[in-house]
This record gives sequence, structure tokens and C-alpha cells, in this order.
Amino acid sequence: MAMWKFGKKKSDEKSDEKAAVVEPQEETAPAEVVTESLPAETKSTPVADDTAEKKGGLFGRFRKAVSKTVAVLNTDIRDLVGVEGRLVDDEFLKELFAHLVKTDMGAGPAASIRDDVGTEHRARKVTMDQLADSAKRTIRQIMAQESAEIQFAPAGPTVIMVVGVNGSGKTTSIAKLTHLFKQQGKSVVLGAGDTFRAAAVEQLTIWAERLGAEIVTGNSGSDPASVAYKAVDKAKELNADICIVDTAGRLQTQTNLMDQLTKIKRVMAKVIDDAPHEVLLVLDATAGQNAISQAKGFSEAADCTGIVLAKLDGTAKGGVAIPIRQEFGLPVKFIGLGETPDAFAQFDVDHYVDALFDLAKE
Ligand SMILES: Nc1nc2c(ncn2[C@@H]2O[C@H](COP(=O)(O)OP(=O)(O)OP(=O)(O)O)[C@@H](O)[C@H]2O)c(=O)[nH]1
Ligand SMILES: [Mg+2]
Repeated sequence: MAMWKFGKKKSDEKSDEKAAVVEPQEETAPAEVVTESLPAETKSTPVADDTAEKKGGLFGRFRKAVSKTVAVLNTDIRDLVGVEGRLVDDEFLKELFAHLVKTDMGAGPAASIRDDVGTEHRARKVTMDQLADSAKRTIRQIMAQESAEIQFAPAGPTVIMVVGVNGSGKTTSIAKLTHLFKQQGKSVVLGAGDTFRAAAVEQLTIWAERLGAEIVTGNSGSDPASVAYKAVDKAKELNADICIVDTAGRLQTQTNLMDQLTKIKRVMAKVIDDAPHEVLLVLDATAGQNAISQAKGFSEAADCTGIVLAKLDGTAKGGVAIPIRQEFGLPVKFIGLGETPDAFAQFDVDHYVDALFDLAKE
């Protein structure tokens, strides 16, 4: 399999060229980017019994991310049920709902849990374990998703477009994806489709250099669709495994900018028929319920195929993954747990639900 490394910009780059192609350079060694000792390859949502994960590692951060939900389950709801168990009646179900909505899972999932507990246990005594089992089943049902796997192209480069609001974590998530693919021995071409700010191109160029990826850039202010076109074209020419295209941050209310995403997608399909194979929406987990309204506009405008929940390490509101899944039917594919390329994990529903509930027993 061909491996492509980042090299210097062509000095004879034509000034009228909208996208500048950076040629591969054999000697460039990827710089050291790992700043802490984390497992070399994180395949899915960190699990509690992974002994390689220490406090402060991925699992520690993940546990902190869901700590608010865990705390509510472990204190308020445990108290509500009591050691002896509690009769399930309207009063209990009302109180249960009031506690569940405090966990950031949102009113929809809280109501589903309440209703399912009511259906399963009404007029009977319920223990904390039975309640947790019932709630787990409900959340698993809500979160049940096809797959967190990237939908790879059947042949040729897999094209991934990354979208989201300003500062949500798009470019960092691209670095994380690149790191993951490089670990799998795949070749990656990046497209610096955020031509809005010169710093954005620089940021992605640095990541490409560090991670050993090819990059296609455009001049500041140039048409992002042109950069996207050239990036996909370059990936095809090099027969690269993956092409990831960055986009400028935008609000779902900015109609022109949202239309631009449609245009970027259209030009990609001119190079490779079924591209982009993935449109990943990066959501800032610290935005809580706001993240949900962001997702609405984006998933419609850009036909998103999956969600990257970034900055989960910066919040205790990890419960937000549940309403996101319930309202959109979009799979949560990856979670971001820090600023380094390895602070990334594929989302695993079972690990997630176990973390929410099993930790409540600690
Ligand atoms: N703690 C933490 N910080 C993150 C994570 N992902 C991104 N960040 C930080 O969030 C800030 C914004 O990240 P970017 O990747 O530049 O976000 P962006 O969506 O590309 O931003 P724009 O291009 O300006 O729209 C940076 O300081 C990142 O280091 C994460 O998972 N955890
Ligand atoms: Mg960016």
C-alpha cells in the first residue's frame, strides 16, 4: 500500500491556481505528537476494565464526561428507590422523571425511561438494580445504531467531509481521524477546505506534517469547493485510501454557507461518483442541548452520515449523546476526549451504557 508523506509546497506554484498541491516528500518523518501515555490504538469507547487506562487517561476522561449522569443515578435516584425498593406509581414515576432530566439526557429519553419503567413495573416494588436494568434497556434501544464504522468506499479512496459550527473541533477531529487511519496503515490526503482563514490552512498543514499525510491547500479566500475538488482528485491520482476534507465553521442559519456545503459535495461527486462516503458532523459536547439544534440544520443541509462528539473530556454532560441519537437517527461514530490526535475513540453503545450505569454501583 502506498504511503504518502507531507512535503514542501511547490515553489513554482502558479498564483492563479486556486488550490495548491503539496507534493509528497519521502524523507519527512512524522513529528512526535503524543504528549501523554495513552494506548497506541483506541478502538472503541474506553472500557472500565482496560488496565492500560489510568486516571487521567482516556477512560478517566470518559468517566468524568458521564459523571453528572452517574452522580444523579448514584445519589438522587438511589435515594428515591431506597434500599428496600419502592412501589412504582404515578408519584414515583413523576419523581423519577424529574431526576432523570437533570442528567443532560434530555426530556425525550427521560420520558422514555419513565414510561418503560412504568410499563414493566407498575404497581410492583422496584429495586435499584431492576430500575437500572430497565433504564439500560431503554437507552440501548434509543442508542441502537447501525455501526460506528466508517463507510469505506468499495474501491478507490474513501472521501470524508467534515462539517460543523465554528470551533466545534472539526480540524482537531480530522487530525485524530488521520492518526487513526495512519495507524491502520492507510494513506491519507487532507483537503484544507477552510479557506476562510489563513490560520486554518496552517493548522491543518501542521497536522498533515506531523501525522505524515498529504495535503491539498488553497489560497486564502479561494473557493472551498475548488480545494475539495482538487483534494479528491489528488487522492484518486495517488490511489490514496482516505481523503478528508475540512470545511470552515458555519452556523446552520447562514443559508449561503450551508448551500456552499451542498456545492462542495457536488464537486466531490464529479471526481468520484459516490463521494463523499461520509459527512461527519462535529459537535461540541460542551454545548449541551445547543449541540442538538446545531445538528438539526447541518444534518438536513449536508446530509450528514454520522456524528463526532468532540470535547467530551471538557464536560460532565456526556448524557447529551442520547438525545442526539434519539432526535436524529444519526450514529455517533467517534468521541473526542482531548486535544491530542490519540484522544479519540470509536463510539460503542454498550461501553457507553455500561459506563452510565455500572459505575453507579461503585
Ligand atoms: N479538550 C478538548 N479540546 C478539543 C477537542 N477537540 C478540539 N478541541 C479544541 O477546541 C479548539 C477548537 O478546535 P478546532 O479543531 O480548531 O475546531 P474547528 O471546528 O476546526 O474550528 P473552526 O475551524 O474555527 O471552525 C481547539 O483549541 C482544540 O484544541 C477535544 O476533544 N477535547
Ligand atoms: Mg477548523
